[in-house]
Order: sequence, then C-alpha cells, then structure tokens
Amino acid sequence: MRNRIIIPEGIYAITDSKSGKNKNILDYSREILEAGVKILQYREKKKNTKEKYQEALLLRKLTREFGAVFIVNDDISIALAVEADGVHIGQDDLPIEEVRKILGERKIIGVSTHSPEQAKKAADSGADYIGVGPIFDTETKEDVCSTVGLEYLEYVEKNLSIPYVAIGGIKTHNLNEILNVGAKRIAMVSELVGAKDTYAITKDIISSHFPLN
Ligand code: TZP
Ligand code: MG
Repeated sequence: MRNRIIIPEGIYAITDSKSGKNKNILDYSREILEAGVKILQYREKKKNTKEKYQEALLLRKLTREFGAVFIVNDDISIALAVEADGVHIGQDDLPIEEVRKILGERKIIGVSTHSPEQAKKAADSGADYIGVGPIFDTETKEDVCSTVGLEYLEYVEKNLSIPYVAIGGIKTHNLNEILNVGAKRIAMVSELVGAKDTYAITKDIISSHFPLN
C-alpha cells in the first residue's frame, strides 16, 4: 500500500545552518512550526553523520509535537533511524526505485528537478512530490544549478499532476509571482531561517497568503 501521508500545502520550510548563522536550529524550527508550517525538511550539508542523526532525532520529536511532516535531505539511513516521514533526494543520488525499495511504500520520496525531462522521470519512477527550481537566484544552495525561472514552473503546473514544491530565492516580495502560476507548496529557506524574527515573518506570510491552511 502506498503511503497516505499528504504533502501539506503552504510553506515548506527547510533548515539551513548558513542562513541560520548563530541561531539554534531547534529554536528557529520551533518558531516556524509554532507559526503554523506543516512540513519541515532537515538539510545539513556540513555536519558528520552522528551530528546529523542527533539533530534529526530532536527535529523528529519537535515535528511530532506539532503534527508536522518531517523530511530528511539526502541521508536515507538517518531518515530511517529517526523515523522521518520521508527523504528528499537530488539528481545525483540513488535512483528513486532503489530508494523506494529501502524505504518502503509508506515513506515520502521527494526529488529535486530542474527540467521537464527530470520531472517526468521522477513522476514515472514513483516520487511522491518534486522540487521545482531554483526559480530565482539563491545563495543558500552552494552547488546550485542555473535558475530555471517561471517557465519551468508553469510547465509543471500545466502538464504534470504530481505534487510539486517551488524552490529557490522565494521571498515575501516575489511570492505572488509563484502563487499566480498556481503553485500550492512553496519552499523557503533564508527568508525564514535568516530573518531577525522567524516566528513573525512566518506567521505573516501564512496569514497573508495561506490563511486557510
Ligand atoms: N534547492 C534548490 S534552491 C535551494 C535548494 C535547497 C535553496 C533555496 O533557498 P532560499 O534561501 O529559499 O533561496
Ligand atoms: Mg541531495
């Protein structure tokens, strides 16, 4: 039986120690969840497995407290060890079919895509959702590919039925450009994590753009 975990609409928050500067990951994650975000991805590129496991374990506990979906970036074994709801993988990770064999039918598999071909392949291979981006310039992702712009977002909205998350450089000031295309799920990293008041900005975006979520 395939998983029945729904990918929530609205803001899809992602942790990032670079944007978070000296902030504590648990503190800002709690602010994001308290403001009403229903899906959080743990993404940490620079720490070792033990540190990532320990942080992910705490974030799993925290997301459970708020009834939020918890996704781990890249690391399938950490996702399994902490009982995350799923993983988010990129184009250079294990094939989706292999990840599915490891995780089983009930876990969520999200896949970053940057072109119509990648999106169709991910959907055909059993991904539960795709990332669509980077839409705008971003400094958050270090090995980022060139921006795909709104054109690719429009393609996915019009042609594919798989849930998708728009990502990359999305801020309060350009959010409407994304929502106008029809996107229902919006990833935001630096805008939330890097804000002076993470709770206030998250709450503000939710009440002005996703009041019904
Ligand atoms: N994948 C594509 S862009 C990106 C990731 C993880 C980073 C998005 O971060 P920001 O700060 O919202 O631009
Ligand atoms: Mg990856």
